[in-house]
Amino acid sequence: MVNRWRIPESEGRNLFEQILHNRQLQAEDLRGGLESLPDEALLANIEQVALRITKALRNNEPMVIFGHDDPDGITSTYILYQYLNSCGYQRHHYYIPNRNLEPHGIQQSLIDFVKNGGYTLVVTVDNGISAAWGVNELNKVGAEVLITDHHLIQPDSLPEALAILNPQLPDCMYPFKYLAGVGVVLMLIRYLSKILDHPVSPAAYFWAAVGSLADKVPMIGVNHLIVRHVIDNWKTIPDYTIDFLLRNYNRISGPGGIFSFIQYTSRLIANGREADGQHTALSFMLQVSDEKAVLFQDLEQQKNRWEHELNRVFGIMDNLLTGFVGNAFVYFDDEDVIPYSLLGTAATYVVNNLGVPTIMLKLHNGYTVCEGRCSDGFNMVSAFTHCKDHLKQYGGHPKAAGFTMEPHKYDEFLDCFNDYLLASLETAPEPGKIPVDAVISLSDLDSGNWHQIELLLPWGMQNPEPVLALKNVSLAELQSRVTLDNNSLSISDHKRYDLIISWKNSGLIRILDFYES
Ligand SMILES: [Mn+2]
Repeated sequence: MVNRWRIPESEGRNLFEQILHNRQLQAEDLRGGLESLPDEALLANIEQVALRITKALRNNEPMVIFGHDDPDGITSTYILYQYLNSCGYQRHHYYIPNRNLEPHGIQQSLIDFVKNGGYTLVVTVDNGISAAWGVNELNKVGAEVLITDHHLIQPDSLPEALAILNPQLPDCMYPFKYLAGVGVVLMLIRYLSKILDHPVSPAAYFWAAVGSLADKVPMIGVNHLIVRHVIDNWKTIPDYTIDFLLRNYNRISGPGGIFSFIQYTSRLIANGREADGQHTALSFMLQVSDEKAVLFQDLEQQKNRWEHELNRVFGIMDNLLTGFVGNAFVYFDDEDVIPYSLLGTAATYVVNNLGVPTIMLKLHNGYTVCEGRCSDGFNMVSAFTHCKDHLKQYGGHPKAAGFTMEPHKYDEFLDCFNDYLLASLETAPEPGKIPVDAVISLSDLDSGNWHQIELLLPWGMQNPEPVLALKNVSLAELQSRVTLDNNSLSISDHKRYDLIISWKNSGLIRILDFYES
C-alpha cells in the first residue's frame, strides 16, 4: 500500500494500543474531568471583567452582550445571557451582527443600538479584539466595553476597552491558549460563579462543546476536557433546548451518538441570521413557549437549504479542482457563483482536497472580501499581515483568516501574497503523508474495539478520527461484517483490496481509499 498514506508497523499491538502508540498517548491521558481544568484566575484581566459585570448586576445597569453570527458566537452569547438570567438579572440584551449585511466587528448599527437603548455596558463575546474604532465610538456614546475574545492579538492596535479577556494576550498566564470564544466565556462564568456564589448550569458545558467543535479549535487540553465532560455526564445535563432537540432526533447510543448529536446541534444553529441584531437560533434556544417549535422548523428548513447549496458549491469546486497543479489555490469568484457565506467553506473544501494554501475572493457590498484557509506549514494571518498595507481590515486564525480590501488593490495584493507564498515555500518542509493509526484485520471491527475507540472521542483538530488500514479483503467479506456509508465506489466484487477506512460507529465504516492487494 503506497500513495498518500503512511502505514505504521503494528508490532503485535491490538487496535487500541496501536492508536495510542502512534499518537504518543498514554491511557492516563484519556482520563479527565473538570477538576483537571486550570484555574480561571490565571486568565489576565478576568478579575476586572468579572467585577465590572458584578457591578452592573448590583446597580441593575442595562447591558448588551455583543456576539458573533456563527455557532461559537451564538453559544458564547447564550451561556453568558443564561448565566446572568439565572442570577436574577433582567436588564441584559444581546446583539448579533449579520455578516451578510455588514462587515465583521463593531459597526455603526451596534453603536446606534447602544446609544438609543441607553446601555452603559457592552460585553463582546467571540469578537472585539480588533474593534479599536468601535470601542472608541461606544465610549463616546457613554458605554464602557469589556472584550472577551479568542482571536489573535495585534498588540500594536488593541482597543481601549475597560478590560480585555483573551488567552492570546502576551501577559496572560492561563496555560491553554486555544479556547474557543465560548470556552473563554465558560471560564468567565465559572469565575463569576465563585465571586457570586451562584452555580454554572451543567448545560453551559454542552453549549461550550457545541461552539468549540464548530469553531474547529484543537480538540486537546481544556477543549478536550470540556467536550469529554459532556460525553461522560450526558445523563445529568438538564436543558430545555437539549430536551426539545432530542425529541426531534434519533435515539442516541453511546459516546459516539452523543458526539454526533453535538455536531448536529452546531450545524443547526449555524443558521438563523437576521437583521437588527436578532438571530433565529438564539431566539430558539431562549424560547420556552410553543413558539420554540416554529423557530426550530425555520432553522431546520434553513439548514436543509444550506446543505443543498453546499453540495452545489462543492460540485463547482470539484470542476475547478480537476487537474489543478500548483503551490497555492487562488480563486476570484467574478461570476458570483459562490455565495459570500460559503466562501470559507469552499476554501476549506479545497484545502482538504489539494492540501495547498487557498484564498477565495469575491466582491461583496462594494469591497473585495477574501477567505483564506490552509493546513500545517503555512500561516494565513502572517500572509495577510505581510500584505496589510493593501488591506482594509483582516483577522482570524493561522489556518483560517479573512480580509476586506478596496477592489482596485487586487493586483498589488496578489503580488504581495505571491511574494510571501514563495518565501514560505522555500522554508516549508515537504508535505507529509497522512498517518494511518492502525493496521487491522476484519475481525478487529468488533464491539469491544469500538468501545475502546470511543474513549478517544471527541474528534477534532489535533485529535482526528482514527484512520485504519484493513488489508486484503473482498467486498463480500467486508459487507458480511459492516455497512458501508459510501454512496458509490468503483470497487469490483471479484478482487481483493487493501482499504483505508474510518470507523463511524460499531456497524458502519467509510472507505477513504482503496488499492488492489
Ligand atoms: Mn470563534
